[in-house]
Amino acid sequence: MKAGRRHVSLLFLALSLALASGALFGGCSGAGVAENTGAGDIPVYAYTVEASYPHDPDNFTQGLCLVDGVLYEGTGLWGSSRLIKSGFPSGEPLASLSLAPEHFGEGVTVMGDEVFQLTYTSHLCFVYDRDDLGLKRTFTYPTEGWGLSHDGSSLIMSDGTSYIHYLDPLTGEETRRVQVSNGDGPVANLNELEYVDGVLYANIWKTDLIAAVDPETGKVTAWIDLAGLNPEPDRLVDPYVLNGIAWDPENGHLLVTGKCWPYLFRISLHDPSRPQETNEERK
Ligand SMILES: [Ca+2]
Repeated sequence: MKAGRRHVSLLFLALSLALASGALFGGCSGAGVAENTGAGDIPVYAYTVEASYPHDPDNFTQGLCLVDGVLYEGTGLWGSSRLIKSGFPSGEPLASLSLAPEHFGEGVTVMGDEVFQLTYTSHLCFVYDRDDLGLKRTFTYPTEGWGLSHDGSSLIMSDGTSYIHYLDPLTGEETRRVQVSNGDGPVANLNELEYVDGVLYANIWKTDLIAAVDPETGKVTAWIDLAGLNPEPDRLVDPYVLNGIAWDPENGHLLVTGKCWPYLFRISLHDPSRPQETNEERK
């Protein structure tokens, strides 16, 4: 079944607003994730795979974003880190580059005409021309670099701790930082990020969880439990964990994958206590 675009967009809008406010679907935390998600009154969303697409299993995914039908993926590991630009969903290669072997690539985002790519421990952000990925400039930052997104005015960066850093996209200077927390305290290991309409989604490293965060307060307003999504759980074990979040505005779905996973998945979110309502939305 293919969802009606308007229906799905409206559903996503409603979910986004609910995630931003934390006001919807209280008290539906799923069993089995409570030890990771903290307080039991934070809703836990389930997912449905709407489509799957091939993903290069050589790509140790560290950053992912989709802009105007083009997928930008940053990959990691010393000696094999890359930035890859391809058509989506065609997969048509458009441009790519390899980082020098001393740099471990991390989060990627596209802001205006520029592509930003973090490095893990080099304290260096590469800024490329969006069209041909030619290097335009660099800037430095003091922390490790993990995930990267933006809200239209600031870069938003994670560093593996519980902090989100807001950076000036021209200078890299930190303008604000927010600590992400749930009801039990700080949430560490924030990794790949995606900012969508006032909600910051963050992979939690080495878990099946994505946190939906209010970027103003740092509060986790919902969890997305992606348990069961790993296509080869016996083979794709640590470090080949879930990582990579993009947003597909065509249908209001998230695109998610993992490090060296053979698939990229397009998923919709729903409240598991109301499956029939969600199915009706998809007709
Ligand atoms: Ca992303």
